[in-house]
Amino acid sequence: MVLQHRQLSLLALGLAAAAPAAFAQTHKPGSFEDGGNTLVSGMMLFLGNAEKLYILDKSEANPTQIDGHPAMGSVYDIASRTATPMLVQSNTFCASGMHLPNGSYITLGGNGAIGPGGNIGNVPYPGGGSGEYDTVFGDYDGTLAIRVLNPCTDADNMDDPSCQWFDNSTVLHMQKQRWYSAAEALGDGSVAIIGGFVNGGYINRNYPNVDPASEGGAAESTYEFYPSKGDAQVMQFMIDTSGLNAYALTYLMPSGQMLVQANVSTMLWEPLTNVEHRLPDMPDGIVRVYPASGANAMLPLTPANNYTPTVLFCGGSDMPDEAWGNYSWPFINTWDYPASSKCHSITPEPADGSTDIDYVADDDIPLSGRSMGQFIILPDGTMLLLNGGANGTAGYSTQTLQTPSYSDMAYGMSLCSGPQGQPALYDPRKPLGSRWSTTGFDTSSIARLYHSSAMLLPDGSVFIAGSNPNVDVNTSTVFPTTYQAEIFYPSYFAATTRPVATGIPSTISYGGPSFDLTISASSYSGSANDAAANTTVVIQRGGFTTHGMNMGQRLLQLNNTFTVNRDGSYTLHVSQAPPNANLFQPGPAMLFVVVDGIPSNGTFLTVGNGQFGTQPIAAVADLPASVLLDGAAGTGSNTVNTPNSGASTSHTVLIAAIVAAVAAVGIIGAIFGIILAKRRRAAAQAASSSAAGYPLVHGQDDPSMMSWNASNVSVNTPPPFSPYHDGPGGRGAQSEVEFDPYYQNVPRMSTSNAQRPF
Ligand SMILES: [Cu+2]
Repeated sequence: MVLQHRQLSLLALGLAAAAPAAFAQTHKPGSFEDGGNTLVSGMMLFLGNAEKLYILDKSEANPTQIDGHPAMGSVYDIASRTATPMLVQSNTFCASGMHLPNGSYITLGGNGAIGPGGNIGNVPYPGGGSGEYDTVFGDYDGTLAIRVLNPCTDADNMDDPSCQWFDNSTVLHMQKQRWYSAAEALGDGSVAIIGGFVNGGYINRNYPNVDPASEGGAAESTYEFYPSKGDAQVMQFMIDTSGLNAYALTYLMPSGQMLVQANVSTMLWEPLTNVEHRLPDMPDGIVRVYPASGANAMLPLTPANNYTPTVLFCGGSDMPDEAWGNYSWPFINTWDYPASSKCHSITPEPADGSTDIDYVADDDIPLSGRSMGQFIILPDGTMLLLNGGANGTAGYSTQTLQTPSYSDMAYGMSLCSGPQGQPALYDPRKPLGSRWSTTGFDTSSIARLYHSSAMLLPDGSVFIAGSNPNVDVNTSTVFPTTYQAEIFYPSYFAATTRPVATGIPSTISYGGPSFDLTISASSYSGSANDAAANTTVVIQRGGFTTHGMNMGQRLLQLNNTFTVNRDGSYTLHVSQAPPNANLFQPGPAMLFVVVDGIPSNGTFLTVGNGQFGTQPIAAVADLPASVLLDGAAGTGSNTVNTPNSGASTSHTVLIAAIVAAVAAVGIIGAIFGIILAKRRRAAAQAASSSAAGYPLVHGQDDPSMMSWNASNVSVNTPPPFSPYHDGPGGRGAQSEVEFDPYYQNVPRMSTSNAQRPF
């Protein structure tokens, strides 16, 4: 059966038309379908290419095994809706992640090695404060990790080391241990890595908060870059937002400054000079960062808004400051505290140059407040809000200050209640007061709370996975560890015809000559003039999703004009991306053509030159004037659709798009691929002896990459200590490090003298 599928997939790649044949072509708009079993709980994931999603969990007792221990990662085949376990060496528990210019992805940091029950790995560091390795779960300390994956397809050998995770901190690692760091790409493709916990906890502070800069060594207030731009530097904003500053919300702006939001504070930050410009606080005391976890996303960048970024924040929590508690747990029963239903937007760099910048209230989320809601930008420029709960926060705990006994916890370890299974759609083009809709959307019965995720798929559907507000695997509690994925079908799946474009390039540049796309007459129905005038071309990146965020998610509409042809087809004259790499950082993206709100399938391509560094910029070529032709018409079968009609309809298989996608992936693999060696470790104590593994080859020779340069790394000399042991003394030696409450058996020291705030 597996072999048959593989053959089918390879055939599908060659012939394209067979690709989706394994599944029904009909999808009810507004519905959820069973997405299969992800094998590991989908805490983090990203779309590698048109075929594969890469999924990461934390180290826990997943029943799926790899190399004799529970799997922490898997790769999910979209066409067959099946996952295959992947080896991940170090604990990915609450890592961040980002794309690279060449189409690879990195994940950053994580937690120390842990074993069953969330206990410190049974091979601790000499200091004993954290785990270096665990022989049962087979995970190494991931707090310094930079893990790299070069996405592959079935046309590659998925088992080849170059298609697997590269995860070896003797060769490549961050300068600082980071759990819950923020990650955002700069215009040169490098990744800013900001803040985080050193090890673990509910929020990033002791209480009272007398040492906001370091919390006795438990908080990491610095930032650094990958590839490195020098030593890690302190970010004052991290100190000023102490406690509620993990997974800071970060958006690169057109000037190269970065919008950074944490606690209730906001700033524009200059990444290269570390200059901070403070902006107004979030209104109404609403916290949007973890663990309040408000949904947040940048609105689509379009010619109509002059490519001016506006960032939208929805939901989260306005719990009083004391209620957030400390590293151990919240000081109130969060599941009884309603999440915020409010939305606010901010435009940090207005097109008119105004410096009068402040948050603007937007329409409230319908139905209820939401913590851990997540925005998925759809190709039609709307934004789908899904996942999360009506009360409480992210995180999990065996107790709160108000409920000292686990047996009295109302929802097991979950600090959230009231799962919100019905998505809501936000349309930024509609006037205030009418931007939200839930019309025609079914309600999922699967709770998607802490550690859930969602991602746009190439056909315009949305993959949903995860939920695990538990210390380890727990399938019998009220909000269990969840492996079942779903796929949600937005309203445009009511269309009986999906557009098909030919001529899609494999790369998009910043400025330069325009290119032409042709839309076939069978792509639409009715007047060609009308269809052409209502067609947009967008490039879109779904990003790296975890904890209700999609790090790096962006949609940018390319400028275009058109010429209508006599046969009912029409030619789109399309500009490249605007000549500013800060608007849409270099890297992988999908291109969609959207006709009358109905998207084509997405085609993978590379934005920029595929390399780290200043991107080539060219003047924007003028587009020819649009040419109408009366009488030309489409031959598609689209009818006027209502999203809640309930009719099951089919959509056209998009041969050209799939072929183009395969071609683009091939180019990425051939030219830009970082060919990464994977070194398997046999067992815990034997790890260092396996260092003589595959030769290291890397895709670029940037001398600023201090921590990863094959020329100065000998892979044949075993280090004097375990591969995840970064220096004499070990990571556990920091005597002042706050305990990690996510380790079940560690005494809760800080609450013994914590003051009850109420
Ligand atoms: Cu987490």
